[in-house]
Amino acid sequence: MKLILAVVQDQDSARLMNAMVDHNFRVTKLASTGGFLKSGNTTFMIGTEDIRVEKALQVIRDNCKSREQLMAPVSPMGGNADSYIPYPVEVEVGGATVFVLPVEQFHHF
Ligand code: 2BA
Ligand code: 2BA
Repeated sequence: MKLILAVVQDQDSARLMNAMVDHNFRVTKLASTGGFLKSGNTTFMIGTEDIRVEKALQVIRDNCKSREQLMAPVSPMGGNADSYIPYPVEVEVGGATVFVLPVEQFHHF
């Protein structure tokens, strides 16, 4: 068994959830926050048999797309405000960041 952790954009989360359930995957969705943009994203936890991992990755790939997102400028902390450039920076946020972990034990009490 494997545990798939997939960090996706909020805009894709409802579609991905429906697609995973349609393909008979068991899923738990968590609200998460990206460290860099400090804005919300969604983390999916999917526990599945080894032979279904490829299918799960395909469903994730098909339902998540990358987008440009604007990063708000960070004001200087007591620094020199003269060199501070107050415009937002564009960052490409990926469709999904996915980790596949081995599951040592699975219990369902
Ligand atoms: P839910 O996905 O909302 O599922 C609630 C209950 O609905 C499940 O209880 C199960 O009895 C039933 N169920 C879910 N998917 C089904 C399906 N495809 N066919 C028939 N019945 C289905 P539990 O199995 O006790 O799961 C409770 C919660 O634990 C789940 O909520 C989900 O959030 C999480 N979960 C369970 N197995 C998981 C897994 N393999 N990976 C990730 N999360 C899992
Ligand atoms: P954030 O940390 O908010 O990052 C959003 C996007 O900002 C990233 O997209 C990347 O394009 C850019 N970025 C992040 N850190 C950067 C840095 N130090 N320098 C320059 N640009 C940077 P993605 O790579 O597609 O990541 C999307 C989200 O997936 C991340 O949101 C984070 O929540 C998660 N993530 C990505 N890699 C991870 C990892 N190795 N471990 C845990 N979570 C990760």
